[in-house]
Amino acid sequence: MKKDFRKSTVYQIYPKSFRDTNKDGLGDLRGVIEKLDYIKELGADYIWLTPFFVSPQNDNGYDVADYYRIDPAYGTMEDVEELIGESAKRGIGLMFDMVFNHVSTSHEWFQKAMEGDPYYKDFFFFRKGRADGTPPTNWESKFGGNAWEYVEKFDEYYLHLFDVSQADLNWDNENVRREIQKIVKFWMEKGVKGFRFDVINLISKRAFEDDDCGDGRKYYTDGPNIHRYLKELHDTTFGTDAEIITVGEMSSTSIENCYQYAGHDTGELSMVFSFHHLKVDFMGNEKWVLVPADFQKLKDIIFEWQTKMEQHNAWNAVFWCNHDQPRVVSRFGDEGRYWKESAKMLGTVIHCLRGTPYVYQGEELGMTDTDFTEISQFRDVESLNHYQILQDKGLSPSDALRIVQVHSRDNGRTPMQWDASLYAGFTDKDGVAPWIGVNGNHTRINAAAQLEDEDSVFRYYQRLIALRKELDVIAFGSIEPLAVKHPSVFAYRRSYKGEELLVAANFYGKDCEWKTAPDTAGYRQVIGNYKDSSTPENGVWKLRPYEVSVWFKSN
Ligand code: TEU
Ligand code: CA
Repeated sequence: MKKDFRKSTVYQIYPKSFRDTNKDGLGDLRGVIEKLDYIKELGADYIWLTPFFVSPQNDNGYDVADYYRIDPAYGTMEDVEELIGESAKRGIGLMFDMVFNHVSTSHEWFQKAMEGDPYYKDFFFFRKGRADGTPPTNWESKFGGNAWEYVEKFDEYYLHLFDVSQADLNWDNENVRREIQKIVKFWMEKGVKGFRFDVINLISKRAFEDDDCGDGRKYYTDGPNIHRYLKELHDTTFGTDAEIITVGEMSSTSIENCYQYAGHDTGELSMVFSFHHLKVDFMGNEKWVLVPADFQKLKDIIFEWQTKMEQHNAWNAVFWCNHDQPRVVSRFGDEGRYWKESAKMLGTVIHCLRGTPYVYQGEELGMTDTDFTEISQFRDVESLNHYQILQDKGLSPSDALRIVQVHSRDNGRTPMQWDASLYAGFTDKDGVAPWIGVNGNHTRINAAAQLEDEDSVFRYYQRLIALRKELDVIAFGSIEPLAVKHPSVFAYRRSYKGEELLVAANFYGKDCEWKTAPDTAGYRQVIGNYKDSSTPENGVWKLRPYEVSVWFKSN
């Protein structure tokens, strides 16, 4: 029997920003061990840890130089083993983050390729440029600039869809696939209970041709052999252990492909992350612009994925936040007057959906975007590259900075706010300053204060996580979108074996009325973010600013 994880919640940790135990300003694995009881108290069943393997850290560990060893900045193999053991004692499974679309150019494979070894050159995509001296194709790197880097000694270019120090692996080479299987098995033997596969739908390249109307993604997204490679990885590694759960990070994917990736019996992955709902404040695929979030689009996308994935018996990961995203309370809620209400509302909307909820460190505290005022405070390679690219396009430094402030991945990467002390308890007061600045609001928003407060965002998330375990309808129910065209209400119904759950949320800071609300006679409220929640009267449901209310009925 395959593991039924539908009542589980995953807590994501970005170790570099979580807790620093040796005062060097960098979070570490011992910091995760130290905080296991906190995660246990929250109620999470799994921890997804982003990469801590040997890496030059150009992309904070997503540039792996050795998949079998631990980066000394994070700790040792003994620390990892202790972490796995201590988590298991608390009933928490660890999910490791496997970056297999690319490796760091410091990885031995790439180093040998650069020495001219043909066996290893074929691990990558080395191609001749064109006669006119331009790169093989016009594809753009996700971090800005052309996706090919010239290597003079071969008079060839290698492909890097991300940073120039992240060389794409050639999955069409069977030897590459075998090496990857070895890595997965190595970590399975250590007792890892799950895997997150980084941009895994980019591993099968279609053709190396110019993209006339885009950045090249149609040539490598959901490529021709993708399902075959995933099935092979499943069959040879994690698929042999029914306990293991997997999530694939799917970049610009299509829902049709996700039916396969995350189908109940398709033999690929347990679930997928898709990002369409987090592009509603982009202009098309263009992230580096300022446009207001489109609420109608947000609902349409979430409801489409919810209903169609259900129809195809496939499973979603449901989430607002991760280490690549701005903080949701700043993005779709209100950092100011309705900070607490909106943080709780957003959490509720996600946690009652059909799928596995992911909580990103600090989300359970309602942590906000950075308060950085200068570009020198930003650390992320993507932000720094685009700050330059925006100015190259003619924007003023201050306009470019404004865009970076809104969209930077660093919004999700400032140190975890444990307490009100100088470095927020991320590192001790007498330690080296954190590698990235602490948000000034840590004196107000922090774990220590919220653990003491029964009305806190933390206590509310704890309740949401517990509710999924208590009510089968949340874990197993089908979904029906409601109030689909309402300009400020996000609502849906879940149903399962005579149980019904009704979720209604006001996404805005003004009172609103939902005039066609369903009858709630016979229901009881199971969670909400205001005291004395009202029920619909004569079909009209009044919702206060950012109010959310969840009602349950069983036969
Ligand atoms: O991210 C994949 C990815 O394409 C995005 O989330 C990306 O950060 C964003 O679209 C840029 O605008 C994964 C990891 O989560 C991310 O941290 C890594 O930098 C990236 O892959 C490369 O490994
Ligand atoms: Ca440290």
